[in-house]
Amino acid sequence: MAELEGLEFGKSDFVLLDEVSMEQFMENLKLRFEKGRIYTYIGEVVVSVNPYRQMDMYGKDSIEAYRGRELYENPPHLYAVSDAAYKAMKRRAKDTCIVISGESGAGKTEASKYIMQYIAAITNPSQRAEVESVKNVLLKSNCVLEAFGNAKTNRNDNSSRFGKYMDINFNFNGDPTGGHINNYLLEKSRVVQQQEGERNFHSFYQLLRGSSDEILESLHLQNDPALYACTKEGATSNNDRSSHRAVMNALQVIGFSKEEINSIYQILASILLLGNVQFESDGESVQILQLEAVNHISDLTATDPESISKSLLYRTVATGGGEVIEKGHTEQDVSVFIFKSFGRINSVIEVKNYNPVLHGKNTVIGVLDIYGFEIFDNNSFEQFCINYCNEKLQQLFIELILRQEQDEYQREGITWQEIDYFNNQIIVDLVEQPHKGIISILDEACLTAGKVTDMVCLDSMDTKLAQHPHYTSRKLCPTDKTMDFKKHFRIRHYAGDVTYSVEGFLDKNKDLLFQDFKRLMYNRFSSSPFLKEMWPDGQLSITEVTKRPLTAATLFKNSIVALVDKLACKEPYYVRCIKPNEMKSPVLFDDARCQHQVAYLGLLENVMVRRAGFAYRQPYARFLQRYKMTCEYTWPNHLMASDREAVEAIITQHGFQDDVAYGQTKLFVRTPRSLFTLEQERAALIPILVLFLQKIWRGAI
Ligand code: AOV
Ligand code: MG
Repeated sequence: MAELEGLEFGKSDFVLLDEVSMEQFMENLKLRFEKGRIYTYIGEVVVSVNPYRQMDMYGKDSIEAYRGRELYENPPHLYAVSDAAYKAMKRRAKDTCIVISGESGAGKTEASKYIMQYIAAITNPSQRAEVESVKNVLLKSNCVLEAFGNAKTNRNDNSSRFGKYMDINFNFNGDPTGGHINNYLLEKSRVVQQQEGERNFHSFYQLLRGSSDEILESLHLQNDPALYACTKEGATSNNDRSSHRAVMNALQVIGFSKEEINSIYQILASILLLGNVQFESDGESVQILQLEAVNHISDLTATDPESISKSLLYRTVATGGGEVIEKGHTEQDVSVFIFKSFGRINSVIEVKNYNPVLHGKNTVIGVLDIYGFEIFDNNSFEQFCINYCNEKLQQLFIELILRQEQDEYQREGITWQEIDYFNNQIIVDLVEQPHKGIISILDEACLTAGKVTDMVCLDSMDTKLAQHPHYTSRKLCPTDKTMDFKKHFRIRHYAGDVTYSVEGFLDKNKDLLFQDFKRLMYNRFSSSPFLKEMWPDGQLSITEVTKRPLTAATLFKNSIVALVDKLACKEPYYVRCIKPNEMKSPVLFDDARCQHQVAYLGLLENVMVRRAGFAYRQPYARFLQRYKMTCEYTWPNHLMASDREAVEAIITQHGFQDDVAYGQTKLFVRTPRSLFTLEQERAALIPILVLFLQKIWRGAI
C-alpha cells in the first residue's frame, strides 16, 4: 500500500506502522501532513487532516483515477471511500452511510461536499435529464443550507450551526433518484446574539451586501450590516456579494419561484428590522420605541402595524375556563420569535429538497455532516446539545468499529487479544438517562409551574449529579478561580472538559414562540401555501394550543436517537477529521492539539483492533459459492465433509493460510490482497467457463 506513494510520504495506512504506539502514529500523521498527504487510512476508515489550503486533488483526473477501483489501488482519498460505499450499495444492494466526525473546523463540511461531488460525477453516465436534475438539487442544496445555517465562529469561519444528514436514494442502475435532508437543531439564538468576533448567519450579510439598491429599498434596508443590531458584529467580509449570487442561482435551480425567493428575503428583512426595535419598560408595561421599523415590517409582511405591535407587546393566553385574556410580556420574549421564524425558513428548504421519486428497488447512501465538538469562552445550551450529539456519534463509532468487531471474534471463537478503550456511554447516560440525566432534570424544571429559574434548575442538577464522575458542580469546586463558577456546571466530555453557563437554559429549552405571532403569520400568508406551511399551528384556535409541547432538548435527543438508529442499520464508512492547529495555518502541525484529537477519537485503538483483526469476513457457504471455481478440489462440487473444509482447501491451494482464521461460521481474511487475487482469478476464469458451457450446449463436448 505505502509503495503507491513512496515511503518518503510515510505509511498510507496506520495499520502498517512498525509498532502501534502514539509516538509512531503521530510521527506518521505529521510527516504525511507536511508532505501534503492529508488522508491516511486505518483499514477503511479515512483519517483526514485539514490542509487549510486548496489541494490539487479533487479534479476530474482524480475522480477518474478512483472510479470503480479498490481502496488499496490508489493513495488514500475521500473518493476511495465514497467509491467503496457506492460499490457496496450498487453491487450488494446494501444501504451505506458515510459518517464524518471531528471537532469544529476540522474539515467535515468540506469533506461532505467532496463526497457529494464524487458521487454526482460518477453517476448517470447516460446523462438522463431527470437524474441530472436530482443531482443538481442535491449539489445546490449545500450552498443554500450553508447560507442560512452557517456562520463565522471563533473556531471556524464557515461553521455549520445545524446538523445535516442527507440520504441519497439510488435506483437499480445506481443513479440518484432523490434525496432527503434532515436538519438538526439550528443554533437559532445566533440571530439575536453572537459571541465577540463571531458573525450572524451568512445570509443576512449576503442580502445586505449582494442585493441591488432597488431591492434593498423595497425591503426598507440599507446596504451596511453595521446599521443592524443583528449584523453589526463582524460586519466586514469580502465574499458576501459573490456568495449572494451563488445562493440566488442555487435557489432557482432547486426550484424556488420568484415569489418564494422574495418572501424569504422579506422575512430576512423583517428579522433585521425587528432586531433594531427597542422597547422601553416602566416596570409594569412595555412600549415600542421605533414605530417606523414596525411600519416597515408591517409593509413587508402585509400585516397591519397594530397587529404587529400587539403581537410584539402582548400575548393571548387561554385560561382554564376557556376565557381569553391579554397579558404583557418581556423584551426577552420578543427575541424568541425572531429566531424561531428563522428556523422555519430552514424547514422550508428541507421540504423543498425532499424528492421521493422512487422507482423499484431503492438503496441509500447517507452522508452525515454535523456540527463538531466545540468549546468556547462562554458555552450555553447550544454547545450542550452539540457536544451531546458528538458523544452519541462517538458512541456509535465505538459500537460499530470497536465493540461489535471484538464481540464477533469472541462469538466465532477467534483467538483474540482484548483491546481496552474508553467507552463514553457513561457521559451519554449523564445527559440522556430518563429521570436522572441532565435533560430530564431540565425538562422537569421547565414543566414545573411557578417561577423556576435557571439557578433553581442548576441547584437541582448539582444535588442529583454530585456523585457522577463526569459532572462537576460549583459546590465541589468553590475555589476554582479559572472562571466564574457561580452559575456554571462542568461536564468531562470524551473530547475535553466543557464548562457551561446555565443562563438561558430554561428559556431555550422551552423554545417558546407565541401563538399570537404564529396566528398572525399564518393568516398573513394564507394566499401562499409555501409560506403558510411555515406556521403550521397558526391555524389552531387559542384553546387548542395550551397542550405542552416537547422541550427543545427532548426533541433534539429524540431526533439524534432516531439518527443513530438510522445509521446503525447501514454499512458504515468513517471519515475522522483532525484540525492541525488553531490558527487556520496550512503549515502548522500543533503536536499537542493533534495528539489530543487522535486520543479522544480512539484512533490508536482503532488501529489495534484493525491490525489484530480481519478486514473481511464471509460465511463459508457464500465464500465457497463465489470462489469454488478457483480450486480443483471444489469445482464444480466438493466432496468434503463440510463447507469449511472446502474453503480450507481453496485457501491452502492459494497459499493464503497465514492470512486467514477459521471461525465457527465464517472465514476471516486479514488483508484485502488475498481476496483481490481470488477476485482476479475468478474474473479471468469466467470467460473460459462461459466458452466451456457454450460448447456443452452446442454438443461439442
Ligand atoms: P467543519 O465542518 O469540520 O467545522 P469545515 O469543513 O467548515 O469544518 O472546514 C473549515 C475550513 O477549513 C474550511 O472553510 C476550509 O477553509 C478549510 N478546509 C477544510 N477542509 C479542507 C480541504 N480538504 N481543502 C482545503 N481546505 C479545507 V463545524 O462545521 O465548525 O464543526 O460546525
Ligand atoms: Mg461544518
